[in-house]
Amino acid sequence: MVKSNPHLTKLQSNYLFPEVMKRKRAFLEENPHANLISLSIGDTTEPIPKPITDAMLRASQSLSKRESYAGYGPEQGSLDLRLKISEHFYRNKITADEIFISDGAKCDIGRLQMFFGPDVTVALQDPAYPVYLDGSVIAGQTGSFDLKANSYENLYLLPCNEKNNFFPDLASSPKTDLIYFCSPHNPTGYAATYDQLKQLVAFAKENQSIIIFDSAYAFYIQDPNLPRSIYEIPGAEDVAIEVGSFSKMAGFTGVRLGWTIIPQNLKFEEGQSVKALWNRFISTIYNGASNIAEQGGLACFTSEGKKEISKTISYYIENTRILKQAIDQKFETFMDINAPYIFAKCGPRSSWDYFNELLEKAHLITVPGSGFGKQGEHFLRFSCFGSRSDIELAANRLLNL
Ligand code: PL4
Repeated sequence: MVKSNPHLTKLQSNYLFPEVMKRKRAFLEENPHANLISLSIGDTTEPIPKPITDAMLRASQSLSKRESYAGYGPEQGSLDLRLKISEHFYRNKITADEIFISDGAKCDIGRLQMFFGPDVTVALQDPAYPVYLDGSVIAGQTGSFDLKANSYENLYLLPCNEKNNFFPDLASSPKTDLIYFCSPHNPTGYAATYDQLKQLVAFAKENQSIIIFDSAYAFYIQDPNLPRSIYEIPGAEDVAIEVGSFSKMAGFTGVRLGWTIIPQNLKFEEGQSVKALWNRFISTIYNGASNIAEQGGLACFTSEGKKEISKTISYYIENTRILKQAIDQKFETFMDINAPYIFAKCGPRSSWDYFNELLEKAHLITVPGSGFGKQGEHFLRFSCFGSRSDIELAANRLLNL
């Protein structure tokens, strides 16, 4: 018989999002006529703009002709797309050969965890997108279990809460090999300032750490003074990897397309290039993003594509504003709007209690903050992706709660 992977058995609970869906299904079984509104999983609802789907249609049709058929592409992704990402998101400061096209940010986070192997120490924000912690556990980046602290030796959680304005206290944070940092932050919606990211880069330099910066929600930043990429901070290219995504930017959650930046300057302790080794790694275990998705990605950079994408993002931002007005009447919120999530402090009871209450009384599905980490206890996360009519209905239900 084959032994199970011991790291998988270390996972403390079910993966958060399927657990939320399980509870939704159980509720619907008992209340089949309930008109549930989902403010839970951060999944886009608005159609992909037509110029982008047209480009994917053309790409798909070209595969049916001998003269234009294309098979495997380069593992690093289409050069045209890498050039566009370099120009539009990084003003050519990051070059195309530092950009690796992926099938989404989550998939590359998982690959990064495999790439760094089991012997690294890891720090991450608490609360955080569960993949950072669970993926690190799966990759064996735990060390031994400290019973007293009820935590793993090599995994450190950096509290982000009202007391520190949802930015970790770096002065008391441990030195680790990897630091996950997400801004705008899922689940709190907090977008770090330029000065804060400058501190983070300095902290990583001092400790010779590598930051894995998740910018999946960068396009939702409304305040023009807030950085959208870690590379806006001078010197970040010496210490940071950035993971980006077309999912929330262009509605590609199902299409699957993203990118990862591994700067030329980033080196391992032995002086070896991280980029060269990543290239070797992904060429071996990954076969590139879908060529149809890549053509959709390219269409996002046409003037029509950009205009349409920006309309959809504004639509979700307006959803966030509408929902926040209602949530503010009932619960406590802390953020300006720079992300499609609202993290609300509900009171002294447990997050799952509030989750159940909103499900039962208002037929709203949210995500319990505790699912993102200990610091998320007593909070609920509201996703603001949804049709306007659903968001307005949800806001009304909240007001009448
Ligand atoms: C549910 C900070 C959502 N099944 O689509 P990707 O892979 O390019 O990006 C995923 C991603 C990456 N980084 C951050 C994210 O918040 C997400 C998506 N998170 C959420 O509700 O928190 C969707 C979750 C999906 C999942 O497990 O990722």
